[in-house]
Formats: sequence, C-alpha cells, structure tokens
Amino acid sequence: ERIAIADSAWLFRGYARAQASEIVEAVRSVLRQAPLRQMQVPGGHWMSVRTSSCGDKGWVSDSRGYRYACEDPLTGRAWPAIPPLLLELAVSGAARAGFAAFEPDACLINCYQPGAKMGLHQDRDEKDLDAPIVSLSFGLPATFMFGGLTRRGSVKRFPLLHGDMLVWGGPSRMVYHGVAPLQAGEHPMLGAWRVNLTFRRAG
Ligand code: MD3
Ligand code: FE
Repeated sequence: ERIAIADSAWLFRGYARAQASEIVEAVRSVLRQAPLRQMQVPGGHWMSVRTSSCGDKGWVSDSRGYRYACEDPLTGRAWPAIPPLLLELAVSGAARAGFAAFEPDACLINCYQPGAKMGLHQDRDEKDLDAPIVSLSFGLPATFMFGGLTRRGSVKRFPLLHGDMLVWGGPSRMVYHGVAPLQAGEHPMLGAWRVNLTFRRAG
C-alpha cells in the first residue's frame, strides 16, 4: 500500500519487513568494514546519531562542514559496496513511486539509540536534486517530522516502523525534516536500536 504524505512523497508501510533479517545481516557486514562513528558538525557539536555509509560515496561531516567523500575518513579505505539486496530494494521502491532509473551511489546508515535525534534539516549536499531519496527503517519505532520548504511553518509527525520505506522526490525533495528523540524500548531483531538507511544519488 502506497500512502501519499506530501507532493511526490510516498510511504510504503512494511515494504521491507519480509527481508528485514537479511537486510540487517548485510548492514552488519558493511559495519564490520566501515564501523559506526559519531560525527562532528559545523559549530562543534556532535551528532547523537551514529553513522556509516556504503556505496561509491559516503556522507561525512566534521567541524569544517558536510560533504560526500569516496574514502572513509576513519579507515582511509573506500566505502564498502552497497549490498545487492539493498540496492534492488531501493531501485524497485523508487520505481514504485514513479522514479524510474534511480541509480543511488551513496547509502547513509543512521543508527539511533534511545535519546538520539536528528534536528530539522534539508538534504542539500547531493549534486543531482532531481534524483529521489529512498529511506528504509528498521528496529525501534521513531517519530518522523516534516515541515515545508522553509524553516517556518507547521511540522507534521508520523511514526516510522520496522520495515517502512519512504520515497521523497520532486517538489518534496527539499522539505525540512527530522527525527524526534528515540523512545526507550526493545526490538526483537535490533534490541535498543533504530537503523535507518537512506539511498541517494550524491553525484
Ligand atoms: C525528506 N534521516 O539521513 S529518513 C538523513 O530517519 C535523514 O535517519 C532520517 O533525514 C532518519 O538525512 C529520516 C527519511 C528522509 C530522508 C531524507 C529526506 C526524508 C527526507 C530528504 C528529503 C526529504
Ligand atoms: Fe535528511
């Protein structure tokens, strides 16, 4: 079932639920090669979310700013490849939302423990803003927040649950969005974690 949440933004409840354990195994294998870390953001604060990446490009941040990089600054090596199962899901999900020929070159892995959050922001570091962003969520539920194209104005909230997929493209690609602090809990597959994967065309 495809639920429209904004102009050109779609929620597919439970899209990846049946394959969740294989996906989580694939993510664990990426994380053995490119371990989770906390990133510093411009201004000197540290993100509460722990991140890593796979694909040709990985999203990195330090006190100087955000960017996509071909090398993992932690290991000095190229990022691991996007596991084929993940790539297939992202490409087929984008197609079901009307974005044919999505070719993601970056997959950001965001891992949340209780209390971790992501403030309202836009994703604007990608070169090709015509490509959609596809996200998959696993583990503990989170409250996703999204507003409009400016920081002002009302923010809508809805839950993101284990196996859910979101596709954002077109006019909704630049909306402000974030994640409320994760509530404590235990998930049968992931314990006290929420894992979010975002597939992007970083360029
Ligand atoms: C709407 N991640 O990594 S996923 C991010 O749950 C990020 O970890 C959140 O925002 C998370 O940048 C939200 C859903 C999502 C991802 C990217 C978007 C929604 C988006 C880009 C544009 C608009
Ligand atoms: Fe984002």
